[in-house]
Amino acid sequence: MSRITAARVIVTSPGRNFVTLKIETAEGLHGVGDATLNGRELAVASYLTDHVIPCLIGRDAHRIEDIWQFLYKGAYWRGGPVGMTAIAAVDMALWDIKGKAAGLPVYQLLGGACRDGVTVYGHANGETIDDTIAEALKYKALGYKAIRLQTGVPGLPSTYGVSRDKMFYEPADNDLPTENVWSTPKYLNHIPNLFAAAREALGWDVHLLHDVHHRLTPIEAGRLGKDLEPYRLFWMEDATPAENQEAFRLIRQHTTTPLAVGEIFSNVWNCKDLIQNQLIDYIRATVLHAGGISHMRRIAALADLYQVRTGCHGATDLSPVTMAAALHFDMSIPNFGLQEYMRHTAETDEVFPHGYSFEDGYLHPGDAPGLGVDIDEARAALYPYRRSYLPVNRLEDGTMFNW
Ligand code: CS2
Ligand code: MG
Repeated sequence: MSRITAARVIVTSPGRNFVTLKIETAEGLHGVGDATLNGRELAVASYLTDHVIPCLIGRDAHRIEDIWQFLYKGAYWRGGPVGMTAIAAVDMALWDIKGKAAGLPVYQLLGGACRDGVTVYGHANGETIDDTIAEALKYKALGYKAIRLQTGVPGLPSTYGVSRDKMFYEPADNDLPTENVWSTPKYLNHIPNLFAAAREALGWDVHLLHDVHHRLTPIEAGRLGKDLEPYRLFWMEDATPAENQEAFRLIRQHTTTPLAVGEIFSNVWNCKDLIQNQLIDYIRATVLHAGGISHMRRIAALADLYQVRTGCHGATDLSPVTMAAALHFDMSIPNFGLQEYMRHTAETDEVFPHGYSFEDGYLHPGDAPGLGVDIDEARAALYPYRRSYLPVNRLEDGTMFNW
């Protein structure tokens, strides 16, 4: 028994907003969990403070699964991004406490290491194809084994995934949503040129990835996948919105480009049909938005039965607490595929001191007990919350579209 005596939510904005849950026990241990939901941060903060924390006080911090079930089933209104992010924060913090109590890094409690390090991919972005390739060459020189390529589309004033701050892509850029403009034909004409040029410049011994960011219909996605086949992508991500999981069957019928999806999924039910029908190759759900380490282990176990591998989301709006938790998870599962890794700013790294480290294309979670990450509350207090939204997107004729 390790009684939970206190828990609180810390909101900080060292360049961008992060929501962190801190849980304390009677033994003097504490654990941290990430609760950041980009653009809807305070909804999760309130869900935790007003509805979850009162139920945690007095419980045994070691009963991770029981607390997970209590919060999931006990809400009656199950699932959804706000609720599942809140549960994830509790789950991460409790694994952190259990690791500290055992004196072991969390991956050891999850069955131990299945690999020596976690292969990650970086983001090469640029306004033009040449700029993107110049960025990609920098990642290659840093030792990255896999690189995601995004580029501006001629005729469109801005494109998702392309930023001014190269290493720190941040889409939540305004206190009210910025409006972007989109043209699918312009995009579809341009992207194969990017990958043709990339193979010329980067060769074939580095994995290349691309994120479509939910912008195509299934038949358009089938066509893009087919056009990209000569360049052997590691994956094509979020080719079409996935509310209708069946949509991926159509894409699959038309292309052998591997498919990845799931960064916005909240639970196993969002990907059950995609996995069981082998309609995807990589599941991108992550510990933060899909119910924590405990629930991600269920998703990964189901995926393993169908030769689907993981490719956890790891954008900068997931705090270093999530990055640490994701790395323990990635180390411990048999069907790990690839981990996204967008570096945080120096201010963010100072607020969240952590033990994970990058070397030669791999991340390692480190061997400190627990998750190996913490929050410096004094530093966090220097950066108050700032309302900020993700952009929205319209077609050239003004019709609202997917961002
Ligand atoms: C992107 C994200 O990393 C990715 O693959 O899709 O940057 C996404 O746009 C953000 O996480 C949204 O908050
Ligand atoms: Mg994405």
